[in-house]
Amino acid sequence: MSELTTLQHLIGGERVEPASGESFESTNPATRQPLYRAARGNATDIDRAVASATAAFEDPRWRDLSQTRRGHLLRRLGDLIAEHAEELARMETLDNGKLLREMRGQLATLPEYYHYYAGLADKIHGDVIPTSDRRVLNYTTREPLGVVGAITPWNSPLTLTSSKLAPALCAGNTVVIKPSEYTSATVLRLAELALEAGFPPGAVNVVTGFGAEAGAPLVDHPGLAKISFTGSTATGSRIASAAAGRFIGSTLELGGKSPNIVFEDANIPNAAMGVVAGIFAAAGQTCIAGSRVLVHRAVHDELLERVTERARAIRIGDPLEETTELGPLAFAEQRDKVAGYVELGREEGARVLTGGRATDGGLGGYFYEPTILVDVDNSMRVVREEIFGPVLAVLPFDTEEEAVRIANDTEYGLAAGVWTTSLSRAHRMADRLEAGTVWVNTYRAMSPMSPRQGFKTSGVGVEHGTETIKEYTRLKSVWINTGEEPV
Ligand code: TXE
Repeated sequence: MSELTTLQHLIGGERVEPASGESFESTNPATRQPLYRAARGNATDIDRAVASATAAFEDPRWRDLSQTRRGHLLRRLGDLIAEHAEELARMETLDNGKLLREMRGQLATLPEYYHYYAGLADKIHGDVIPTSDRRVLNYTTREPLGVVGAITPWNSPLTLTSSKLAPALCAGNTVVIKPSEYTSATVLRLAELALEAGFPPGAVNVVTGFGAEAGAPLVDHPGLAKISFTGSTATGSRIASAAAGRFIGSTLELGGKSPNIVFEDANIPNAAMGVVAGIFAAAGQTCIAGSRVLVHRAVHDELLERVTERARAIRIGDPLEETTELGPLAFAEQRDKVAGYVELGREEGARVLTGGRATDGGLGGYFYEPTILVDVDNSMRVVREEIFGPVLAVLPFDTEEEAVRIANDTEYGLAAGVWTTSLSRAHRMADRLEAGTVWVNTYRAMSPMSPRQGFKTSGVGVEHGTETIKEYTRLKSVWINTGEEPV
């Protein structure tokens, strides 16, 4: 067997060996074949990376770069990502098992993240405030924060890292990224492309490794000005507490248990497609997964029949194949977690209408069948907790009032879907749902232009759009006495 490549950290524009001298293996979840080894980062590596990001932040080559030129670099990075789209898509498919088809779709829009913030870079500015004293000029500026720490998950490493990296750089910060230990490769490649685009060494650093060993020291590092995190609500809560204790800001994008609500007046074929895509895309491993379908009793059987038929027909297999519709879960523990939840559902009294079994997909991988749970109610753990797998819970309702109540009866508030042909109902539901994103007659639509925020335990702060720039800048108010007299 040939030696596996070991990926080193990327610090200060250089490949840097880990202080521990150790590495860990990353495997292809579709086949369980080892893919590469990655440097096992620790506090010493984080120290180095933060020092390098601090030096880059203070370096006039970055600090004094005009905002327009910052935009040029972001544009160039977006272009490079487009040029390397196929390479990046394949790399991420091998690493986390997402369908190559889905990855190609993500890569088609990923350059937009950088192009959008390229255009925004020279539009970050303060205001002149007309205070009551005309002798005094009062204006505000929006300054970069300094070194931003970005801790990212494995389910969509490139996209979720870009949601942080593009605005952080746009606002003039430098960044230290700690990618998930399950998916180090594409984030390292992204940082290499940033160097190639012309970002100065140290502007984008990557330290690979585990949460406790590399993530926690990053969060706790005194040189850090901000932490931006996407991952589980439990880890997010820990990170938010640590950041708050040091008075630095945190932007958190966390879990979900999103309702996808189908009314009796909906276009049922479209709704069925939306429900299927809502839960089974990326094998359910998305924070916005529509994992609870709430369906009006009058169309319950018809919708369920369509969704079940589709779920049973989904082709499980090699995510690199064009025809495959469901890839593996990203690693063994995630597959076991999903299997454990379905068992728990059975114990709680749920009926497994279809699916409910782990399979190796004929490839030796960590697959799990598309699964539909019925005879459930909103108090069961399978309906309340984030499973992060291809498991849909179906809950009937009788009235709009009841749908709102069930939909909002969750600790989460990330997203919600509504299927209806009534314009007034669409508006009423958008108004009443406690979720940061509401989709009507669609599910999953997303753009770097559109701000998104998790309500309740789904997050803190805004990602995307112009809004997120506030998360990566601080506001300064300057008062100048323009007269000769003291005021
Ligand atoms: O998440 P973690 P995991 C959910 C999903 C999944 C579960 C566990 O339900 O089954 O979380 O996945 C780093 N200090 N989501 O264990 O722990 C870690 O190394 C600093 C939903 O992967 O949240 C990784 O880089 N960092 C989600 C990142 O945090 C720490 C996406 C995320 O890992 C740390 C992923 C610590 N103490 C999982 N502990 C979504 N909402 O999209 C871990 N990390």
